[in-house]
Amino acid sequence: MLDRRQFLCSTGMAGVVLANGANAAESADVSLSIGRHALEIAPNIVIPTTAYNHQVPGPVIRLRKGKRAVLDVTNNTEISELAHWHGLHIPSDVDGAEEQGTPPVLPGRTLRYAFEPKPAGTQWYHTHTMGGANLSVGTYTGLYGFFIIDDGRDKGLYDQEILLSMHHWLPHWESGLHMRPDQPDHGLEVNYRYATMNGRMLGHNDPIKVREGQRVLFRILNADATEMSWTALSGHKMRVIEMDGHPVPTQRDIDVLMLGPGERADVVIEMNRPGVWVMGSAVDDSRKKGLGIVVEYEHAKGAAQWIAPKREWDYLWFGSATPAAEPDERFEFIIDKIAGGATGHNQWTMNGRLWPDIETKRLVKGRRYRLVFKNATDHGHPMHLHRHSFEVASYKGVPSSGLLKDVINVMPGITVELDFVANNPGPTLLHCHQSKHQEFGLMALLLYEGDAVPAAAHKHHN
Ligand SMILES: [Cu+2]
Repeated sequence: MLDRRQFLCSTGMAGVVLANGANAAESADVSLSIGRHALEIAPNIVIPTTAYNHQVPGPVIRLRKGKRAVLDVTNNTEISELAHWHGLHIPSDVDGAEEQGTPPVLPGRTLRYAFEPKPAGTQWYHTHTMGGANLSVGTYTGLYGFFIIDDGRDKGLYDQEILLSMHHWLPHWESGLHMRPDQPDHGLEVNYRYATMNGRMLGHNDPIKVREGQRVLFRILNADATEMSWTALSGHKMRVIEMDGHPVPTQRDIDVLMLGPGERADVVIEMNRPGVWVMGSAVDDSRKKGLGIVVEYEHAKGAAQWIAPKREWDYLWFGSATPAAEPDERFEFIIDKIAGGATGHNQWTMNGRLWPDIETKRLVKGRRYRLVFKNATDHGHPMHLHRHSFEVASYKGVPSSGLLKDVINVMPGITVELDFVANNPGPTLLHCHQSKHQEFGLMALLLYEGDAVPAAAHKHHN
């Protein structure tokens, strides 16, 4: 449905819908077209999926911070689509979620977006289409890509920049996964056949070529629908310098990087151990499914070696120990599960309620809010706030400040506090980025004072 701010253009651009603020006379800085795609992840392994511009990941978008950009998204599929600009602080009607009031990209149509990209850093874009139990649409597909916003800041000295994105393929529902003897009524879980880095399986992607002494910047994105990722470069430390596009208060050298679906990190690796190495998932099952890439030093020969890292991770490493500023108001959310039983889908609740039957919180512009998540389940929940960044105020009860993110994995059984300043009026989604949790209940809507409730805010997804 189009409202007065969007209209079908009649000046020679047939089928173009203009989102708020867009103009038909301009030329687009970015053009994406959504279409069916046969993705070859290894010789003779072809995944039928959906992609932007027939490539997975989609084209890298690089735009200047704050400089107005025009983006055209054309939908060549039969289903309605949504392109979401993840991590950007932009208006609700261009952010790319229908529940916030962005129009969908209808089949056969082009939607023109215009906005000023910010904040700077490693952001990304992906479909926000939700298919419930249908695993052939939404984030299970190849509809994702990097969106890098440049403000000219010096990342420090590095000799090469490498983008790495992760994804699993051929999803299917299975019962009996993650089954625990004390939980006989577990529900269906998603499992996958294959996994890729940059759209190819380990051993079938082009090796990353490096030289001894180089400092390489890796921008790493977990673009998966449901899987946590644990990434390591065998025999090397990685220094985390940014997370979700924000410089971290405390840089740290780590052995393995944990990213939940939707999270990004910029890490710098000093190439100081010549050889041919696997950079891949520290989860053996995922690496065997293909989640890795070979890093090859100049003149090094032989098969790629894998050295398992010690799996350790703590978000608190990257924050500051000074407590965060006191909030004006706190919203508490208890995350719980309604077990689906052996043949049904689990449902995921916030304060006992399932999307769209949610309790909508109201925000006042300029106030500082603390979102308190208590995870009463034995599953991790990568919670994502649209259109804003939050500051991690505590993790597992330990105070922190300065670590800015837009997704954080709320691990099983813990409490996490996230602060944000309400500085971007408009309907704002808050949801789990684990697709099967989001699709089955774990989503809420925050509204600023005066915001009308978007029509799609009542939409069921399963
Ligand atoms: Cu979740």
